Amino acid sequence: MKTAIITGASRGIGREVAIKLAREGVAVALFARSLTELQALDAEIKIQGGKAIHWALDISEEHNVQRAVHHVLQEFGHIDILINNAGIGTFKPIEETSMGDWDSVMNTNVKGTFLLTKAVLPSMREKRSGLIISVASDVSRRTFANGSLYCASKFAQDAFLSAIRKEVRKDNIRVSTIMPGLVDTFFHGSPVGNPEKTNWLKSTDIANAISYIVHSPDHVVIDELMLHPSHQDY
Ligand code: NJP
Repeated sequence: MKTAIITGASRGIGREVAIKLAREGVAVALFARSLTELQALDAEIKIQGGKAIHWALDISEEHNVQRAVHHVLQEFGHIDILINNAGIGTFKPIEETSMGDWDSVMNTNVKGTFLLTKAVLPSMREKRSGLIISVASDVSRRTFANGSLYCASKFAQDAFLSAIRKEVRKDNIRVSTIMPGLVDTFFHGSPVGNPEKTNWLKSTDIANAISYIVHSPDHVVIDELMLHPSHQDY
């Protein structure tokens, strides 16, 4: 049975990815900070016949990331797939952007990706296979006013992953980056289903893209996948 760690699984894209992969027969390890939401998703997946475990943690805390990955290895025996999905954003003029904003966005989007990737690599290297899929953003490649911090974090995340792709391919580990445009999730505190978001991508669109990568044959590396809703200007 294939196994996957999914960060940011408590809601939005990560939750949808977890449900889809579990239905497709992947054992899923659900990571996020909100324990109650993780417990509910874990139970939902099990009721549907899937295999799940969960671990509540802040992905920017190295010790907790190491403990969580160790727990997954103990429970599942191996890790085939890491999905770096957890992420946050703040959108303000630079004068209003605080050190606290800087630390929380950079620590989640960049440091979290670094810590999870570093933690899973030894076991993937040992078995000479693995798949690391990360949800970055279309703003890993473009910028916009009042998005300086979020754009900087997503450029950094993309650059980190692009270099890692070259570093680990000798061990048969594939690194894929998804770059979505606007997705109707809970991102930045907005409720799912707001009328203004009717034409945005849905979490299921990103889950389908991730499933496509997961089920691609071993000799195929999908370096990058950029998706936009057909009505988005960019
Ligand atoms: O957002 P949301 P999305 N440690 O808010 C978790 C990117 N993206 O699904 O910890 C651990 O519904 C949080 O869980 P919790 C975006 O940058 C989006 O849209 O319980 N987990 C929740 O499960 C991000 O990388 C759009 O609060 C942490 C999840 O992250 C990815 O899509 C456009 C955490 C966020 O769920 C998924 O975001 C785009 C931490 N420190 C890229 N901090 C878009 N929605 O339009 C947060 O280009 N989480």
